[in-house]
Formats: sequence, C-alpha cells, structure tokens
Amino acid sequence: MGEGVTEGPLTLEELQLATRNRGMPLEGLRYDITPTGIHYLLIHFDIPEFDASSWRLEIGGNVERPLSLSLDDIRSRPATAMPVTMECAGNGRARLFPRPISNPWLYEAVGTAEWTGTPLAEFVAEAEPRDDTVELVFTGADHGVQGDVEQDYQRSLTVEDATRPEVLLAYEMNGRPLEPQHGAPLRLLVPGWYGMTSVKWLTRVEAVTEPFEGYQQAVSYRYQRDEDDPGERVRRMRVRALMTPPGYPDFPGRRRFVVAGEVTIRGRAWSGEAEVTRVEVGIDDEWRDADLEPPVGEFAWRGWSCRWDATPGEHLLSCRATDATGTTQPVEQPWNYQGMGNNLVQTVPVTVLGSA
Ligand SMILES: Nc1nc2c(c(=O)[nH]1)N[C@H]1C(S)=C(S)[C@@H](COP(=O)(O)O)O[C@H]1N2
Ligand SMILES: [Mo]
Repeated sequence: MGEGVTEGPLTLEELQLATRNRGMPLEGLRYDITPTGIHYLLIHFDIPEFDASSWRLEIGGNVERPLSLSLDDIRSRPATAMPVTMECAGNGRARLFPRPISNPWLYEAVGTAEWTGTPLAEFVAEAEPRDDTVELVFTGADHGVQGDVEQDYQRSLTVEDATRPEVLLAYEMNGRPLEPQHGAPLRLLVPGWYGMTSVKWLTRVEAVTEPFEGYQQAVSYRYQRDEDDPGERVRRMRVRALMTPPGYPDFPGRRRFVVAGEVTIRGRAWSGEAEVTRVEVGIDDEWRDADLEPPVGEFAWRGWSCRWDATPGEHLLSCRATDATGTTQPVEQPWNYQGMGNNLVQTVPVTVLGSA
C-alpha cells in the first residue's frame, strides 16, 4: 500500500485496491439491513484460509486462566443478534485534496448488517485478566506488509472498551455464517467504532500491561496534520448522512436525472458518538429539516426523508446530520494526512427535466 499524498490522477495501485475493496452502491441506502453481497469490504492483505475443524480462538497473555475455544464452544453460548452500522474510517478519502494514497473511497464505505455472536465480556471475565492489564490486543489470521512492517493485522482496545456489552465475538452476518471476506469463521464486532476496530478472522485475544504500539494502532488510523505529526487516534464514527441517489443516473458518469414535480429525497444518517438528532437537506442554498425515522437499532443508522417540489433546471442537493453531542457535519474539508474520518457533507448535482 502506498504512503503519502498526491495531487495527481488516480493510480493503478489505488484502482487495484478499489476493485478488491468495493463499496456499497448508494442505492443500497434503501434497505434497513444491507444485503451481504453489497455490504462494503475492506481487506488490507489477503483473505486468509481457515479450517473450521482445527480453528481455535486463544484468549491469553496476562490472564489467570488462558482459554482455547473452538467454534462450537463459542456458538453454544447465548447468542445476541443486532443491526450495526459499520463505516470505514477512510470513507471520503478520495474527495480530499491533496489525496492521501490508500483505498480511494468516495462515499460508499458503509453498510448495516445484522450480526450474531456472543459478548466478548463473558470470555474475558472467565480468563480473568490480572489487575495490571491495560488493554486487550486482537489478532487476525491475515498477514502482510504495510509501511515496510511485516505484521499480522492487529488492533487493541482498553479492557473497559472491549468489555462493553455490545462488543461481540460475531459468527453470523444477516442470519448466515460469516462469509470469507467478512472474517469467517469469527470476527470482533465493536459497534459505534470505525470498522478497523472490528478485527476479522480473529484468532487471538491477548491481555497486555502496556498500551499496544502495533502498526495499525500507533502508525495507521491517526488524525495527523502531516507525516511528522503523531496525531490523535481514530476511534468512533463521526456523524454523517448520505442520500439515496434520487431519480435515475447516466452511464458512466452517474449524473442524476429527476422529473419535475413532487420528489421525496431520502437517505440514512448515523453517528458512533451519540444518537442522530437532526438531518437537514440542502436544496441549492436553502437548508430544511428532514423527517427522521426511528433508528434501525441502538448502533444502526436511521432513515430520513424530505419532500421537494422539483422545478426544471440544474439543482444541487445536499444533506447533513447532527448528533446528540451537538456535532454537525462540516461544509469545509476536514483534511488530514491519512484521509481519515472525512464526513464532509455530501453534494448531489441533479438535472430536473420538465414533466411530459
Ligand atoms: N483481520 C482484519 N480485520 C479487519 C481488516 C483487515 O484488513 N484485517 N480491515 C478492517 C477495516 S479497515 C474495516 S473498515 C472493516 C471492514 O469490514 P467488512 O469488510 O466486513 O465490511 O474490517 C476491519 N477488520
Ligand atoms: Mo476501514
């Protein structure tokens, strides 16, 4: 994976990443629960091979009672199922200028699945981390090189964050066993946080006495001003609204055409910080409030809609959400060196055609 930023055209290296790591077509915003086949994907290295019969999850390190669990051990526990909206921290990266080089997401690195699993907290309690434990490190079975560092994909959480009741060891997505690309046979699921936290192909949970300094924690996933800025860690999902594309598109440009008259503009909004409390729709230069549907789940997006009397000509639609912390999406580009958390308001140019 390339490093740094560019003002140049999209490279073959970025295109290669984009074809492996596809986004959700935005018309997928129609569904409360994203069909598995159009849920976005982000895979740093390769999808690893696994053998379900010999697969184990090891919970160890600084604990009193290390555990070695089979898939059946985990599946035999009481199951929790919940809809969770997950978004890649790099969503919106390709809209930044200059452009950080990594997966060139526009708006589409998001999806909501119903995940089934069992709370991690119960297993952690059984393993009994010693008092001086500060974090749990989660290791995936995938392996590669990033930033010249050979590594397994690893992320950590404080014991407090990792043992919240909504944090799951998940083995099903939308009522079916996890597919290989989504972390089969087992992944961590951390609702509310950007996707990098939800480690796929999970094989090991290790209690440690010092904050974890692995690549995906200490180097990657930081809000940095520039290359030398240590920056801040990327954590929960920033508030965001997206619009279901109105009307119909052209191919290949995907410009939208709408027939004049009454149009319902719809979309979804979410935040990993707090409930979404307001969505506004911009029609040219005027903002108006959208009606909100109930959230699909405590950790899932909510639908919104707004009527528009569309008049012939060129119009610019946009949408922006606010959450209960009072935070609203920015209308100016929130640039950072890795292109993380770009929740700039979405704009959708439409051509309204006179009715027949
Ligand atoms: N082991 C492992 N876990 C991983 C990743 C990875 O590359 N390896 N990618 C992370 C990132 S950056 C995101 S956004 C989510 C994407 O999950 P999905 O592909 O199931 O949508 O998985 C996360 N978990
Ligand atoms: Mo991601």
